[in-house]
Amino acid sequence: MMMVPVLLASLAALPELGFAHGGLSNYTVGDTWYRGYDPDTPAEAQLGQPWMIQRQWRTIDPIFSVDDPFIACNDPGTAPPSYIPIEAGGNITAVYYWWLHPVGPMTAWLAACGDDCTTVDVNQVEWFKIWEGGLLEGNLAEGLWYQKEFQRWDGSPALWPVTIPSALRPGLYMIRHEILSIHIEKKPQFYPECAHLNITGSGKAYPMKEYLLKFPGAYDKHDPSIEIDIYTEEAMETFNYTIPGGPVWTGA
Ligand SMILES: [Cu+2]
Repeated sequence: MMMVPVLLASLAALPELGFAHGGLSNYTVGDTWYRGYDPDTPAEAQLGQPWMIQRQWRTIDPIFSVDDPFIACNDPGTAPPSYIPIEAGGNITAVYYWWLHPVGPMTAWLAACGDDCTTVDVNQVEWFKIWEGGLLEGNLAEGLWYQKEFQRWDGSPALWPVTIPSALRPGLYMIRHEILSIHIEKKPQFYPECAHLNITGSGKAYPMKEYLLKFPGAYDKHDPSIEIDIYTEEAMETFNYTIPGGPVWTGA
């Protein structure tokens, strides 16, 4: 009951965002902040800047189709010149301001780049899932999702921490965070953003083929977890949700 006035007050204070959408603004590793792309700042002040570590996302609007090439790293996904250094086993936290949608899964993925992440084709690299968060409790429509739990309505950013598997072999990787919002029936909204990582460590592990997927390709648009209406009677009686994209690779 207390949520309603808080929610309305927060939205009223943010007219520039309208009522929709968003994206991943910054990353932190330990005490270090890495500034991401900002769609509200002129592109020429950001693209190619030596500090830039995130691929460009032009707007806060979602990707609507699993077959859209921009489902990999958003639109247009222009590569940055720099990398976030992180040790395998370490945490990277994705920072969102004012995440508004409450329903649907969140996933984090890695893809190896080889010698250079700036020249890879984001639609051809092989992604593997390293983290997922979905329905935590309750039913599909009224239950608590991680997407809701990670929201903050007190002005502080929403923080999404993910651990890089400690056994992973070092190298240059892309990290891909995706929020899938399913609050509109049978109209899924995908919010992917990608950044470049320089992962260090002494691990030797790398996922087997069954974990490796491409975007597009990882998802089927008729997947009942994607083409979904959470407002049916059946959904009110459903207390589990299968997160799309296959199993999480832990490196173990
Ligand atoms: Cu939205």
